[in-house]
Amino acid sequence: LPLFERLQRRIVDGERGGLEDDLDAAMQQKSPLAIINEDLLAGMKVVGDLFGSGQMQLPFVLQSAEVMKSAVAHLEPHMEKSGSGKGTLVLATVKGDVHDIGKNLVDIIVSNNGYNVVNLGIKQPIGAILDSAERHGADAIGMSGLLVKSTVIMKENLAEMNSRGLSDRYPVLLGGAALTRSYVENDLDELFHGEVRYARDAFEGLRLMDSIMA
Ligand code: B1M
Repeated sequence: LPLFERLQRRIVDGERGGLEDDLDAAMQQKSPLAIINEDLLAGMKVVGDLFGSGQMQLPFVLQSAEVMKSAVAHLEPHMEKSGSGKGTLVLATVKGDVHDIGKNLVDIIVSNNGYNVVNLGIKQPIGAILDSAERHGADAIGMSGLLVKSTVIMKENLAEMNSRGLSDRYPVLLGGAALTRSYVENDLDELFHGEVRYARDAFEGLRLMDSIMA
């Protein structure tokens, strides 16, 4: 297979051998970010479709996710970095949800563009997120979640922020495959007393941070 198709295949097949050599060769031709966006994420999309249609079993999805993470870790040091001290984002995958590839991409993109990102990891209850936000003097909170049930958790989290009187203190960014823009910008926005915004991808997350800090 040609190089870029092979990279995509490696994600789908969960095949790690030779991965780094292929990534190094790919970086001769395009930027690390382009490789992630055009090739690696295309592979994850295939994985999601195969899993969703019952053609791929969970352990293989996990292997694909591990190869994806190794690939991103290999590319990350080669990414352009700019700015510093623009503000602090506390970022987490919500309670009950283990998906973290998207969240970690948000971390990389936002921190490479001058923000301090406190990445709390997966399955984070709102109490832990709010404690961390306070401790780090966060300028915004980012929550990620891929399960449909995570969209409900996000709603509960916003309600909890309302009841603790913290809605005005922290603007909230939400992202993840199960969310829709209209759910966030209509339903959740109506419920939340502060600012809640939807980010379709990591770059929109960065743009929203820039607009919050402007
Ligand atoms: Co799971 N999984 N999974 N899974 N998994 C999905 C989400 C699913 C859609 C697959 C499917 O059925 N087609 C489905 C959810 C269905 C639903 O809720 N309706 C699903 C399921 C069912 C499950 C389990 C329940 C399976 C089981 O156990 N029977 C289980 C859940 C466990 C749990 O969370 N409690 C489970 C487990 C797993 C693995 C562990 C095997 C693995 C995760 C490994 C890991 O993350 N470390 C996994 C994977 C890999 C997937 C799919 C295939 C790929 C997800 C991914 O990494 N995509 C996924 C299929 C899909 O999403 N269509 C699926 C690439 C990633 C870059 O995209 O995270 O969407 P994403 O991030 C994007 C944007 O959404 C956005 O930016 C990124 C791009 O720039 N974004 C943000 C995300 N967060 C953001 C935050 C922001 C801003 C932007 O600001 C705060």
